[in-house]
Amino acid sequence: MRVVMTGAAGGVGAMIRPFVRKLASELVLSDLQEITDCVDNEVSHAADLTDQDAIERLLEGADGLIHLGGQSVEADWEAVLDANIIGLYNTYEAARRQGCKRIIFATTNHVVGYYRRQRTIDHTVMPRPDSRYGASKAFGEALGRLYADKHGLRVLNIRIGNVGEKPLDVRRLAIWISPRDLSQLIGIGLTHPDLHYEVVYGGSDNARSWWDNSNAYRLGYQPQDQAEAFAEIAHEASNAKPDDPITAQFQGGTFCADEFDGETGRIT
Ligand code: 15L
Repeated sequence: MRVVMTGAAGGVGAMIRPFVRKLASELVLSDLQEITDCVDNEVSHAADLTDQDAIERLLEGADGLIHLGGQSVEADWEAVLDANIIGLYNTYEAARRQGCKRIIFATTNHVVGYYRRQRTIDHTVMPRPDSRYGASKAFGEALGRLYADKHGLRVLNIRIGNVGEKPLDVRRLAIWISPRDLSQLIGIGLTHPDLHYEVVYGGSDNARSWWDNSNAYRLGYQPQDQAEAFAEIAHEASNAKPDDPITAQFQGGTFCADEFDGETGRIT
């Protein structure tokens, strides 16, 4: 299986490479610049998502795509537009033309960031983006649905919480995912025989989760890691830097407070 990973030079790419290269016969690592530390079956192929021809060449002969590329936090509209709207359209269109049948789309918890922390949400809730970035990922999820239904691509959207070796604070105790658990979800996207179009949450086995991730479990996900093991250090971090009153109400955290106008009471 020839698998392409965009955004491979980023932090998440670096953390999951050791797991993901075992899922492929060749793992093509792509980012704006060449990756210089390829090992085993990894190869580098630099490409800019806004360059349609470059993405087309990148996906030649690919069986699967792990799309981590693009804007991964809030930014001004031009940056979000180029990377997550135009870049993503280029990517889906290149996948269709090149016959790359499986797409694993790294979407985000910020698609549903304005749900309150008291709510448990599943994969069927309406989008509630907390940022231009979150709204662009909601567009990405919808574009995937179009390419799945109209063109038969198999699409797994992973609404990632926060990837890392450990949860960074109390909010992340609810949404943390370890690199190996994220890689397991990616493996499901690359191999599940009945995959058409799915949305799952990218979280580990977290006791404080805000998500009903039964759709991931239905597809065979068995997370290995638990945020609760790091509860003490997460609490220490949050005690040192408490959430402001708006951040504290919503699942998306600081993304919800940034640029916020008015009263939070309208968000029920
Ligand atoms: C994300 O989508 C970001 O990519 C990541 O950097 C974190 O900010 C994460 O969300 C989060 O919500 O903690």
